[in-house]
Amino acid sequence: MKSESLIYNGLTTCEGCAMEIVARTMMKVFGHRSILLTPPSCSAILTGFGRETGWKVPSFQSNLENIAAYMSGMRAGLDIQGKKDIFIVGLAGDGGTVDIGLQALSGAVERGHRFIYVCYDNEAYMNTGIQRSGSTPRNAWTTTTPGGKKEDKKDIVGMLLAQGIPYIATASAGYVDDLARKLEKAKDVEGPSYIHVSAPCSTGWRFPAADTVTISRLAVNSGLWPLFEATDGIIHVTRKVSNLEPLEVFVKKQGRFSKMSKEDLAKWQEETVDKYNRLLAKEGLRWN
Ligand SMILES: Cc1ncc(C[n+]2csc(CCOP(=O)(O)OP(=O)(O)O)c2C)c(N)n1
Ligand code: SF4
Ligand SMILES: [Mg+2]
Repeated sequence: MKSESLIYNGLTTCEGCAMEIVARTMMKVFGHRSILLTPPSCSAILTGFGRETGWKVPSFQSNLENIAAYMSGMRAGLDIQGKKDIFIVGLAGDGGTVDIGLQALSGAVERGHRFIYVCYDNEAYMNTGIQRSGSTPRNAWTTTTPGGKKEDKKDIVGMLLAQGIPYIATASAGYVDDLARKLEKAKDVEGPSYIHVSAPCSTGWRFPAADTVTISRLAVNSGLWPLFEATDGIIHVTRKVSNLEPLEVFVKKQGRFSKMSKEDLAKWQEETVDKYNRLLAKEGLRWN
């Protein structure tokens, strides 16, 4: 990885922000020959306001519903100009990806444009005050689910795999080497790539800022956020955990699950292990 940072210091993200870790890792991989897009979200803090920006590369602020449409349009424009060596990279939140921007993302993937779409999943609409999104897990507190969310988290990775995306991976702000390797791989993909990154948010999940990396790793090592990739639909688990941590350790570190019942936790634990084992069984096989 190159050492120069293509993101300025002194940004106004919260202390310990995992999204910023993801952004800095991304830029080390993509370098100067990239155009960066963000939708309204915490990542827009990096794109900035008026004449100020946090990126040292050209950047663009889309609407919340259409970052992928802008990415595909820019790609088409660059290709017409013969500028094939410039990467189009998007950094979007979960709300802008699994809910509001889903139609644009699905359309751009179906058309097969070459771009790298990175979703940092902090599991709620954080920038506007911690409202629940389709990516918020069941039982999590948010300001719009004061008693805990009743519905399940959307499976955006499964949805895009079902669409036949050429390269897709999960990643974590707690394992930046694994994230960087996947971003590096995405550079060589001829069509769309999608990386779904776990990005714990101390503000919204209610934990001390110093715990960001610990909590990121607990999500991975409890089996809740398995690290895997799929090239042309073939699954490869990039971190196989032989002794999964109890989910309780991850849950107890966060205020957002403080009202979760023992029964709900036990159910979640069982589902997590079952889902993890089903993923391991798919190693080397097609997703569907
Ligand atoms: C169509 C539309 N609806 C609502 C908003 C207001 N809005 C701006 S940022 C944001 C939160 C986005 O959440 P997410 O994509 O998860 O990113 P995060 O804030 O968590 O980083 C919302 C709802 C908007 N800009 N456009
Ligand atoms: S609210 Fe969360 S995602 Fe947004 S800047 Fe703060 S820590 Fe980062
Ligand atoms: Mg979010």
